[in-house]
Amino acid sequence: MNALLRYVLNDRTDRQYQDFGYKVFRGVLPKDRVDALAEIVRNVVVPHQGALLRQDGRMAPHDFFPGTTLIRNPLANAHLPISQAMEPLEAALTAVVTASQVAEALRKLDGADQYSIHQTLLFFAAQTTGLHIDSWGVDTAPHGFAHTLWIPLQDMTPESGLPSVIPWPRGKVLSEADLGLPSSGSNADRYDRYHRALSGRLMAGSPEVATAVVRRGDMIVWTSLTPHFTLPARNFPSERLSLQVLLRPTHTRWGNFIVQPSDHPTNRHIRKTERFSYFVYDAISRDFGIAGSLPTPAAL
Ligand SMILES: O=C(O)CCC(=O)C(=O)O
Ligand SMILES: [Fe+2]
Repeated sequence: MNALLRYVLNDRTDRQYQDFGYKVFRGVLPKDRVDALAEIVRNVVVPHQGALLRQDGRMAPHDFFPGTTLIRNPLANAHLPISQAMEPLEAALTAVVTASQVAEALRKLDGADQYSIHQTLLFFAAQTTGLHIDSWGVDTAPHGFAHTLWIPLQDMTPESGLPSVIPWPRGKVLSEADLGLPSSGSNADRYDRYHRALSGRLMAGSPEVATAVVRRGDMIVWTSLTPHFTLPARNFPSERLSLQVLLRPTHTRWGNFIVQPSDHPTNRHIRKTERFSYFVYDAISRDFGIAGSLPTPAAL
């Protein structure tokens, strides 16, 4: 029997995470690694000239907020070997996200032994992200067992423009049909339509929202179905060095919000540590010449 199943059967999963869909971990990350990453960001990444992979999937140079050295366009997947110039970043980021303490914290939530990291985003400045769920990026099948980690690389204040969540029972799905929506159109159209409706539905209920003033070493985790958005920063634009990681227990079926395959899709993994692999999407593998191999499925 695998560890995930054992945890579920023994009901040792974290109660708060199950009931509210988020958990704040304090002082779990090795602070020296967080600081080393922040230093690389400031000294290597910010001065870099040239195109890097961005959140929108394109290669682009830094897009500065006018009159500042604050970068508007976050970096995507800098944990992967996609740029020689960014090797120090890849190493520093890997040291943070594959730290054994991260796996230990996650194990408290779902009992899994191994995780596959699907995406990282490196934010330089405060975001203005509207209400959404990360399930559209990656999710498990069935829904709700992928995690998002939000990791501050500097000490935050209530004015930093923190992400906040609407507490949400883990695994609760509000489908397009549940919101009275069709499932037609492009993915982008469906994404927009869904989130407009979700936002309308949730805000009509005057929800309580939760956030946490997090500092270096802390980490917020929410589920792939937990609605969240960015609270406004007092000063805008302002620096807000932080990291977001989308991952799932390795031995789960996966897809996304609208694609829930009944089998593992072909997948590529780069094994990084005992507890962490990097999943490499076909497009990234093709564009950057990164190969990986299939993990051995865990015996049930
Ligand atoms: O960093 C933030 O404020 C939220 C970002 C976010 O939720 C996302 O990019 O999916
Ligand atoms: Fe998100």
